[in-house]
Amino acid sequence: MYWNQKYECLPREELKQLQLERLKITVERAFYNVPHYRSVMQAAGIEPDDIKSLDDIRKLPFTTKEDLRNNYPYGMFAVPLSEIVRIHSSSGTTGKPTVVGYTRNDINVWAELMARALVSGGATRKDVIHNAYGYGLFTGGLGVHYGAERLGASVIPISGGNTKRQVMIMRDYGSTILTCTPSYALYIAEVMEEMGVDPKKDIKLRYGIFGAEPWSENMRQEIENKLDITAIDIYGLSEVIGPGVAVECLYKNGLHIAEDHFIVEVIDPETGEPLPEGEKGELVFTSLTKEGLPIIRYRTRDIASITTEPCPCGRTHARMSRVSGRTDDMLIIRGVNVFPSQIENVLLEIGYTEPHYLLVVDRENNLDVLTVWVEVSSKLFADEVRKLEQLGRKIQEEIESALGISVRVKLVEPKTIERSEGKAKRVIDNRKF
Ligand code: DLL
Repeated sequence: MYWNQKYECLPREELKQLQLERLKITVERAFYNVPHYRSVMQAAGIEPDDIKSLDDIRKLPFTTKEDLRNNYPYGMFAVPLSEIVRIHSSSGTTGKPTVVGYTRNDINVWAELMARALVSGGATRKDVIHNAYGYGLFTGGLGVHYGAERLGASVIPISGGNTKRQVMIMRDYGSTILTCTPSYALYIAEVMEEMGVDPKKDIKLRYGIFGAEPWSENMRQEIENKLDITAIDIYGLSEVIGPGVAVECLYKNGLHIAEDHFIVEVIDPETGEPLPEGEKGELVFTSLTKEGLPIIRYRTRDIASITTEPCPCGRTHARMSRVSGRTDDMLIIRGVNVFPSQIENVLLEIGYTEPHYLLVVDRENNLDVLTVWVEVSSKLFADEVRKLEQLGRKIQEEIESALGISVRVKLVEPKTIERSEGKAKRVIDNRKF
């Protein structure tokens, strides 16, 4: 049930003490070894000795993706390259990728966190872990891989792609746990159906540990039904360490953040001010043990809330809500903030549609126009046109009432929208800014 009970269930007072000790070391490491941190801390009038309590973290300046880009590729590393044993990077949608480096000890910590995460999501040494996260510069593949080996499970390093082969291997090798993005899990389910493979009879999968992109509660249900598994949410980002920063336990009531290795804050993305527990805002992380790339108050742009209410699983670490979107995923349509997850929720509640959608934004006569492409289940497409029209109207009305703006709905045949083997692309914005 736990991988490391001592640390996962540490009483919160002891946890805070540990965090403070580690925070002091991290701030020193950053100040003395990373010119960027030294200069921004000096500009803010802060020295490592000023960190006397956990609240003092607020005196430290934030770090942004921009800071990592400005110090591309290795400028934020706190150790010489000879100490770095692994390099990953995250591409993002614009500009240079951000580059992250790990010392041998960082890789150790990461494997520990991933072993914890896999156990929290139901894995044991007896499991066959079908790891369909991409291997390479992306942290998903190797992150899960090292955790699975640390746990002692049997890992299949299949990576993403060639989905029919994935299904064949899953069936023949007796995979019991699937790890990939939630959108790829749905695609695998679709291909399974096409191949006439029955998840209940032909496949041994029990759990899936999915993350790397936002997904909704409805999407979880869809995946659980289609693959006949329990689906668990895992969160992480390259700049902080990769997957394993937070993960759900089997109570599925929030993702436990590995607080012995990271401090989490939730801030108002506009003002930077801290928000009280339970309120949604931008997640900010500080690493406590990382050597290669210590990260101080990193602004993730991910939106969630946190709680320290006790969890029945016994883990004492704070839980974050599922990520409801990113501050930079947010579309502004005629002045109204729109998150793709709001539309996904409506679609999955209505039913008759496939969980594949695309949001296309155009500008016509200086007005933003949002068109929601929705795949309709093949059963309905074979039916009469009248029913389709009714469904289209219903989807339109429900989305309009959820968002408070008018939208167009385009119903398309199954498999029209491009499938992803990694992170799904849900938005095409044709507006020129
Ligand atoms: O996506 C690490 C990862 C790999 C997490 C495998 C989970 C599983 P990046 O490529 O740097 O790292 O992207 C990080 O992905 O800031 C979030 O916006 C998003 N993200 C990651 N996990 C979740 C999740 C990996 N469970 C960015 N729910 C983050 C929602 C997620 N969004």
